Amino acid sequence: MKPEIKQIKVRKILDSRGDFSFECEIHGDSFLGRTSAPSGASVGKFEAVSYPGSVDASIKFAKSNVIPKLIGVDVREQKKIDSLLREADGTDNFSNFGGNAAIAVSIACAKASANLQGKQLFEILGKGRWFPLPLSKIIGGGKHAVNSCDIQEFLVFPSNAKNLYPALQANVSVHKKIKEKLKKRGVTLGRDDESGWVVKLKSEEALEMLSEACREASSETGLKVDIGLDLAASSLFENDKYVYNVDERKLDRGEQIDFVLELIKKFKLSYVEDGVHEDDFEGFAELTAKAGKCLICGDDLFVTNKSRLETGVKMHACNSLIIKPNQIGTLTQVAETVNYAKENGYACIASHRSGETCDSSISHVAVAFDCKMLKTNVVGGERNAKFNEIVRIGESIGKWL
Ligand code: 2PG
Ligand code: MG
Repeated sequence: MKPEIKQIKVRKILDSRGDFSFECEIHGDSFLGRTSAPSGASVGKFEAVSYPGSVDASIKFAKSNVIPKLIGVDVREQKKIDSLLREADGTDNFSNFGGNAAIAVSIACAKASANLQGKQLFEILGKGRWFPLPLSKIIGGGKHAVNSCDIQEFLVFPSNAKNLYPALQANVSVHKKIKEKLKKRGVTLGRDDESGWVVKLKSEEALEMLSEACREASSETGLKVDIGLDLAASSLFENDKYVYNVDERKLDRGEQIDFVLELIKKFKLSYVEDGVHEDDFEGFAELTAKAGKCLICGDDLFVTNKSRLETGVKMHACNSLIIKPNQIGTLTQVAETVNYAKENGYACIASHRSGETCDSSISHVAVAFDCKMLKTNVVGGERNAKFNEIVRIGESIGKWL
């Protein structure tokens, strides 16, 4: 069987927001790999550039600069492929080709390689020792919802789940309970970009409702259902203040840290992502030092970038990080960041983006790299595509269900 790449097709397809996404297909004599890219709304300023202006521009760049370099390359040589992608782009942040386009090509090659070897994607990337816990959005706000809460994501996860179906059931149960509670309040029900409920509540009101729903779901399922937040604090940050319109407060740096710590204590939060803005390593370090066992997670802070994580490790900023492959652009770089995170005791949380296709490569990344959690929802087709794939992986290896 010949391992050389024979043909590469690139096209645009629609994502869950109705925006175009870049899709790539890698063809060989006896193999095929296809992947499309997700895209963010609350994009960190240190992320790779998603597209150089448009998906069309990435397609054009692929045809003239990328595809010619990759034809004839052995599809199993992921490192070589990824370095050719970086070379073709010629910048540090994929501003010519687009990080979203690059990751689609990188992962499509890995899938093609897996296909050639008769394996699943996760098997050629890593071990898959456990399943990632579902970290699911229940209430959405910030940049993911119009006229909703200030905080971008009110999340839950079943922290002591040992099996996949009960874990999913716990999150689904909270999602449904919040629906019932909102119905009783007589509010019009709608869902945000990631299928979290859209409702204009103050942060603490939302957390109170969520705590009650988690208690009910816990007694129903026997699992411990924990609460988490993604404050996406860079999106709240304006002129040196954190601006909460619904909460009607403007907080300076110290007050923001105190507010986050208060919420952690009052609502027993187990997970807080982007509690301060993306330039404030010291603020993340202070939160980490004072937050006890709570996972303090960097998303916009680290952007899946090893050198930013190195700074974080030096400064003791965070104890966990979000892994979003399109933030960095190649699987090789994702692996480097994950390995460095693990060596330094940071927990990895793989994550969807707010704009998604039904592609489920992120599920294989989460499994292969032994991520503690996979952040995606338990409702919404493009979200379900992710955990449904974890179910299939579990079934195929005879575990987790
Ligand atoms: C986040 C993500 C995913 P976006 O901030 O963690 O929930 O949002 O994809 O819009 O950056
Ligand atoms: Mg985030």
